[in-house]
Amino acid sequence: MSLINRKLEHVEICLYEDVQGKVSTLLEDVVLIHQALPGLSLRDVNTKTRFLGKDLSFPLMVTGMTGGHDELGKVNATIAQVVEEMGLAMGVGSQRVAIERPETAESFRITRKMAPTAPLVANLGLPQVTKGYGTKQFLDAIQMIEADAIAVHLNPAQELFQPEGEPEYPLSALDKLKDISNDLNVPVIIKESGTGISMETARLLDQYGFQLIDVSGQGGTSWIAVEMVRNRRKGNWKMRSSELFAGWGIPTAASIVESRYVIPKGYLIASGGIRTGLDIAKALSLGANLAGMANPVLQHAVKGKEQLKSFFEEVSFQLKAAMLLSGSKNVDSLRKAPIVIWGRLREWMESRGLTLSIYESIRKGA
Ligand code: FMN
Repeated sequence: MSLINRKLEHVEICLYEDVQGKVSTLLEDVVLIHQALPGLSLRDVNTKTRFLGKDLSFPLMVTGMTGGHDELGKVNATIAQVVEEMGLAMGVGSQRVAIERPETAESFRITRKMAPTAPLVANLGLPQVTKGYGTKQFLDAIQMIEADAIAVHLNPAQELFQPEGEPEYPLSALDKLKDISNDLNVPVIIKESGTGISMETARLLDQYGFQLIDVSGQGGTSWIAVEMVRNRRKGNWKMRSSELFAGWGIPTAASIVESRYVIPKGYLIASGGIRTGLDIAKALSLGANLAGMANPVLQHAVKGKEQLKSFFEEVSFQLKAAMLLSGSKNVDSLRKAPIVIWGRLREWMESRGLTLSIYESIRKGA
């Protein structure tokens, strides 16, 4: 199956099939403490932050999804326009298709045309590095959208359960990526795609000098579930195995804690199941610098620009509400706000040997 058709099928499945993981982000186990005397009015709450040297009106990026086809170019254009107007950041989907089929590059380029000043993030996969991509392909992807950073996705689970997939993840790829990154004039973000980053992986990335990480944990779009639908449609033998593993992964909240614990000063993006402004507030108070959202943005973007804008306005209000009620006047104070970690997230931390009191000082110093 061509890369273009596969991307179209992925988008169609994400739009019309139930591919939200049956497991949670565990953000419900993070409680921002209510302050009955917050000492603030709603208009005093400042949600601004900076990302990749640019201002954001609130700490959210749309993480990479589409491109590679005219229709997907339209979706990219809608998202880019809204992101520019609202002061947010955006990543594009894997640009492998445009490197291999340059005639599809316009569906990515459109994002920079529509968002001349927003932080834009290019996207390629680590398996492409294993299979021979080098500095040239990375520079082409960055240049294509005049990107402010490039995300390199890790998706071993998706590759494994894809009917046509072959996960290739030797550590030599990280060595090579390190060399490539030295030739680039923008930073590299290492991102998962819905199954999370563990502390072992975060430590490894840190050792290689990669400290900008999008944890993309479990609890939102499950790419194993997406491939399960494809296997079912094709009657592929991997169908039952993908069903079995549909709940595999590290919940987003656990992934934030694990990554922050081993990279106290890294820049962490929390994505995977971020659905509301309250989720953003919890993710930041738990240790993330920025939140990321994919599937809900797609759902609204296909209905048009105004629909997507109202969605983001609601998310922004929810974030402000959480900040007001927790007495957090800006993003820095939100990241240090008092929280309780209980339930399964607390058990997760205990069983991974992560001490709550140590974590408390790490997250406040991050
Ligand atoms: N992640 C990538 O790094 N590259 C991609 O090309 C890519 N394509 C995606 C296409 C769709 C339709 C969706 C919904 C997600 C895609 N992702 C891709 C993964 C997202 O960036 C994100 O990590 C994941 O979906 C979890 O976020 P969510 O729960 O908010 O959807």
